[in-house]
Amino acid sequence: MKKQMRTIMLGLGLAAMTAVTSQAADYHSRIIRFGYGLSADSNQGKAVDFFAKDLAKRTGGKLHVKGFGNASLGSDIQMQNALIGGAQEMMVGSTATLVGIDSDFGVYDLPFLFSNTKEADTILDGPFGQKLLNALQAKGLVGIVYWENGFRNLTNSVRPIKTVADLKGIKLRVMQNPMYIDMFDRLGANAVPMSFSELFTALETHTVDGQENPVNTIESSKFYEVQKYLSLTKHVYSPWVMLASKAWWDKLTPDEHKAITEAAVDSRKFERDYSRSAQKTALTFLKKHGMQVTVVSDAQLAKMRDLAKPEMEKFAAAGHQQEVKTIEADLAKLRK
Ligand code: TK8
Repeated sequence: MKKQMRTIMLGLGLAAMTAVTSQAADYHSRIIRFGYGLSADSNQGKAVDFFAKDLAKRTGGKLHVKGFGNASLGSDIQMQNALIGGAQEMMVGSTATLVGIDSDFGVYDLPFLFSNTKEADTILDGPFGQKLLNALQAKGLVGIVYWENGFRNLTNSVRPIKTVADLKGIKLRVMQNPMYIDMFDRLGANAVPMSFSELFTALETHTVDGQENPVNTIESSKFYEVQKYLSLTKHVYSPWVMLASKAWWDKLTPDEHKAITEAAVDSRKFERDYSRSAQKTALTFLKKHGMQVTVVSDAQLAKMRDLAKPEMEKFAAAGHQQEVKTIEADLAKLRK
């Protein structure tokens, strides 16, 4: 009897102790400067806001995310460098602008790689995508989750692009990424690499004729004000990636790592759901605001795909043979 009592008391004591430790998770008061390129009311801005609230809830307000939109902390590339240097804590931006830091990320820029969002989600959230994120640590960045930027479409102010030939001579802003430059040069356009933050003005002043981005961004960045023609090409599925400064991350407690990672996973679902539903209304919105929309025929898309095909071999030959093989095998499995 006595022995039984002691066991019960011991049990209760242990339970109380675990209750105490789980309550007093190790969170410090921190301000997290989180930069992004689009506006606060874009899909990107809404998801940063979601992440901030989710993380605050998890940590009793200790981890306080301050979002800085419109590239107010710098372009994607400038922010990546600020993270590496420890001058900024977090950001979200295109994987395409990461290639100067880790060329493996160029794999996502391969034209017509993913045929739908299910393929993209499976590869990005699976071992392939995770391996790429993990490799960033050696470069001073922590890759946390991927969000959806989306399938990219062409806009310009010169003429409707119905065929590849229509692209000839169009001065097209592309992201600062060699594959995009090469791809659009191959398609006959005149590719001009430029940071996103300079883009609206460049379109407005006709420094460039066009650009390419998902319809959500064409809407939220008001490109319809300065672009007449939209062609639905879906030539690349573009991911965004949520990044943290490794120098900063290493100072956080395990509980903080856990809370940030869990909030990031929640934000990924929110952001993708939001982007996918916003995309449905974006097209109607853009038409209503004067854009002329061209649905590019399958035959013309096939032609673009053929012209862009050498990008795959070129990327593989530049030391990415294994990577290309792996993603192709993963995709083949999904398509079976
Ligand atoms: C926002 C960019 C943007 C991208 C681009 O900073 O540069 O065209 O699609 O979303 O990352």
